[in-house]
Amino acid sequence: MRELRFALIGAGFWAHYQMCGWQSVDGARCVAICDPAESRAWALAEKHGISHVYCELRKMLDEQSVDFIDIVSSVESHVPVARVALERGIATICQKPLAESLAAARAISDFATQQAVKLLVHENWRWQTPLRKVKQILESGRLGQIVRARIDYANSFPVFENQPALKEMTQFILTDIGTHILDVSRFLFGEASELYCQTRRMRPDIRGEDVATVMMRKESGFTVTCNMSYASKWEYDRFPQTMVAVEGTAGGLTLGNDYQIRLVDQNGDEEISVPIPQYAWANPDYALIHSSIVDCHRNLLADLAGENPAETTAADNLRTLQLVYAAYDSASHDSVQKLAEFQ
Ligand code: 89V
Repeated sequence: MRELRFALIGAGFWAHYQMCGWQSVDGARCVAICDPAESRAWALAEKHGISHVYCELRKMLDEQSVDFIDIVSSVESHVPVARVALERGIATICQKPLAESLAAARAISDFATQQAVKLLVHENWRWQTPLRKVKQILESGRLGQIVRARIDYANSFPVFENQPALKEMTQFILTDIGTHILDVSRFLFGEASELYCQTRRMRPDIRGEDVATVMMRKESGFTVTCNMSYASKWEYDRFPQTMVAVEGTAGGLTLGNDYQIRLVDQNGDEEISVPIPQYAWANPDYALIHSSIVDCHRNLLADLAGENPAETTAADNLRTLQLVYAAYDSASHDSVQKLAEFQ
């Protein structure tokens, strides 16, 4: 595979790990970093041996020839940056959430289609090895018909210490973690036809909601509930783990603490311990997520190299964002949202 050249847009907290992730896969080489804060861009460049730093995106794209850009900057910059790259025919990878609203996400996805240029979303959560294993078990049919399922991401991790910008978001947990968790609900259980959501703000010093409960009727008829919280001290307070429980007519499973899957079916009980790929560069608090970055990179890169279609194209990710924004609508009107009209 030819090595693809890319530029990283953004040099904040996440950018360092995103770059380490790229260095852990074959086939991509960063040639430049762009961030309006020149000193932090240089700090990142020096750490990773990158010799070109820019504060201005257009200047960078005039001077550097790249096969794609990887946007790791703050949410409000995603659409404007992607538009500049797509106008020039440059494939674009963007962090979640793709845009600040569903309409803006749809518009940039349509624009990429019009330009016939790839726009992919770096939705890494579904690449966590325990979640891939759960998917494999569901697909094996061992559980029979699904009766109902639950996904929990509820902990008391001080997430704002590393990512203070999250405190300022007027829409917080559903856009930041809900994008991941609702994407996982689609990955594991398919699309939803109806959704109901309630939200709460527990911390007084943040602007958005830090608790959300989303209940969905899946197209195949069963109910999936997603519980999200950054205010919960309980048995499953294990950032950044996602817990899953599935009840089936022939068996059930739980993905619990420390990546243990417990499977109960006609053959008895089985404990499956799912290994997490370890990377020396990973931040210990985020090791699970950082390992998922690498597999997500591989999947997106294979698409850009013309090998396999990516799982999380912009068009696919619109369906996740439909759930996120339907959840806000549901919470603000205290009403069930029919999702057919969004699709
Ligand atoms: O991946 C993310 O969405 C981050 C996290 C809170 C996990 O660091 O914002």
